[in-house]
Amino acid sequence: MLSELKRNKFTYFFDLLDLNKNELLQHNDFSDMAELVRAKLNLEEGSAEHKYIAEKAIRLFHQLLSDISPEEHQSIKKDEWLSFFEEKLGDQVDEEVLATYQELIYLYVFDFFDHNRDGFITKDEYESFFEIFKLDSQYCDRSFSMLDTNSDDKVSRYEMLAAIEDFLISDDPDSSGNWAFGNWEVSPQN
Ligand SMILES: [Ca+2]
Ligand SMILES: [Ca+2]
Ligand SMILES: [Ca+2]
Repeated sequence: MLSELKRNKFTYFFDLLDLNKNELLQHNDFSDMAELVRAKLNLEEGSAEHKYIAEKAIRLFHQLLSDISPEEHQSIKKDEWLSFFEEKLGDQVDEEVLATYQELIYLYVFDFFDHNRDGFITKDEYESFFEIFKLDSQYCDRSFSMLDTNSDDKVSRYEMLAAIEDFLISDDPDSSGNWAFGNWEVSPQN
């Protein structure tokens, strides 16, 4: 079983990743995201850095495909996504699945937005995450402060990994990690 809280969080996260909001996770949701990051960082098209970003963006998609959808299907539906996470991160947590997705999501959210590559996400960098995923900016400050548990105005790898773990498995509505990607109670906008 997935609790209502976890179901809401997984639904929110699916909608966030579904960049073009067609209710399917497909290759273009991930490649378009890499393109938005490329443009945001003013990287030259086809440059080594651009390829690095594009390749990493697709890693999360490929893991999802191999876990959730038979190979002949190149897309993931929301009900398939929810059943997978219900089975693996529901009442019983599969530690291996948790570790895999914690890391991949970390790379997808943290690494891309650490524009100056100092190993921390600042408020500015976190704002560009909100911008690219078209999240409601009114929740940006609150989300950032929830992530920044030691209040030093930056989010470390440790803080981000802890938040992602909470986001994925916590059943506590007050857990700060629920806020890792914005307000999960409000559907990401079109
Ligand atoms: Ca899509
Ligand atoms: Ca940084
Ligand atoms: Ca911090």
